[in-house]
Amino acid sequence: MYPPAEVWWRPIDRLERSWVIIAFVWALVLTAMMPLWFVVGKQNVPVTTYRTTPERFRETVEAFAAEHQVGERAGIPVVAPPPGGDAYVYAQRFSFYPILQLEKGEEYRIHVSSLDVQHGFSIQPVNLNFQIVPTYEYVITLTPTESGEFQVVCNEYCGLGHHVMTGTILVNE
Ligand SMILES: [Cu+2]
Repeated sequence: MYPPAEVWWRPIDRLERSWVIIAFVWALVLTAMMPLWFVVGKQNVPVTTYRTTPERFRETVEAFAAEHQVGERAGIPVVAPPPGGDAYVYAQRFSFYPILQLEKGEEYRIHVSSLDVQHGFSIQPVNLNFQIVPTYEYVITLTPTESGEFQVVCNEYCGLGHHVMTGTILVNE
């Protein structure tokens, strides 16, 4: 048995030590950023959630749509919730119901749930992304800051028609 020829047990080179320290400090910074960003970053989605059932939620949405319907598009009601009030949307394979018509600058509580499987609720092109899970009524608190027509895309694979699953949110000036 011979010891290895290299002198690997000598103290590390100054340059190497500097980089090890830089990497370690940077790892600490990134680790600290995770909880810090949770508090100070304006990136967190709303957290209000209730338990529900598909039957109960469907009834709530249909009652809401019947009460506030202002039009229709391709058989889907266009519904204008009271400004600053509650709105209800359900997702099911492969559509969102109903179409919401909101007012710019008003804060809404948009309740979403699924009647079957897990879906995504991705508002485009502003790229706001939420999850829709059956038996949970999730409340998205949202204030539209631009007017126009926004597409809602399902971004959680939910079956064969997933790629055609879109909805609409209209925002009036
Ligand atoms: Cu889907």
